[in-house]
Amino acid sequence: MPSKKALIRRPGPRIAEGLVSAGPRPHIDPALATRQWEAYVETLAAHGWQTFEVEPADDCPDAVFVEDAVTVFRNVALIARPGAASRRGETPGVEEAVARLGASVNWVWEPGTLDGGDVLKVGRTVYVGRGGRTNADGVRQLRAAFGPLGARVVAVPVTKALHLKSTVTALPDGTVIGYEPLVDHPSLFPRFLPVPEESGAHVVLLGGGKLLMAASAPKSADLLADVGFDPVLVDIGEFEKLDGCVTCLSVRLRDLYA
Ligand code: CIR
Repeated sequence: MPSKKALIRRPGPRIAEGLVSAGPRPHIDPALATRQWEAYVETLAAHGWQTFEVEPADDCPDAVFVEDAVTVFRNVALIARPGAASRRGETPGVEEAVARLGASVNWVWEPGTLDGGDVLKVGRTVYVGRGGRTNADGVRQLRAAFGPLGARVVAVPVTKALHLKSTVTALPDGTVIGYEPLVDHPSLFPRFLPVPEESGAHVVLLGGGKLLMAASAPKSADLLADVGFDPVLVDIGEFEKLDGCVTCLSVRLRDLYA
C-alpha cells in the first residue's frame, strides 16, 4: 500500500498581498481563503491522505502555495530556489518538514531558480517548465539531482502562464491534460488531452481514479467523468485570484516513509 502523505501550509495573515501576474490587485477575503483551505485539506484527509502542516512563514504572503517550495523524486527532496524573491523565505520551513519525514535533502543553488510548480512527474518522466520562475540553470540542477535517481528529465518552455503546472497536469493513466491556449508545445507530451477551461488543466490524484479539481472547472470535470474518472470539486476561488490552483496547495509525498 503506497503511503499517502501531503504537506500543506495554512494561509498567512498577509495572503491578500500575494503576487498577481496580471490585472488589478484582486480583493482577497482572508477568512474565506482560510475556510476554502480547510475544506481542501479535509478533502485530502477524506481520501486517505495524512496531512502534515508546515510551520507558518507569515512574512511570505504566498506561502500557502506550498508546492512551489520543493519538488520530490523518490526519496530526494530538492528544495526550490523560488524565482520570485518575495518567496525565498518559504523554503526553510518546508526543508525542515521534508527532512522530518525522512527525505534526503538537496538544494537548488544560485544562480539557479526553480519553483516546484514547474515540475510535473509522470512515472519516471519529470517535465520541468523553463519559464518566468524557473531558469536554465534551475533546469540543469534538477537534471543533475534527479537524473542519477532514474528520472528522465524533459524540459518544456513555458511562456504563456506562470508555471508548467498552471498549464498541464497528468491523469492516473499518464495522459497529460491541458488548456491548449496556454500550452506552448502540446506535442512534447506523448498523450495529450485538451480540456475546455484553464483551471480544468489542474488535477490532484487522490487515488482510485478520484481527481481533486477546482469548482471553477465544471466542463472539464464532466469531460473527465465521461472517460471514467471521478472528479471531486473544491472551491478555491480566493487562491485562484492569486494565480493558485489545486495542485500548488499541497505537496504529495508518495515515496517517503517516516
Ligand atoms: C505566485 O505568483 O507565486 C503566487 N501568487 C501563486 C503561485 C501558484 N503556484 C503554482 O501555480 N504552482
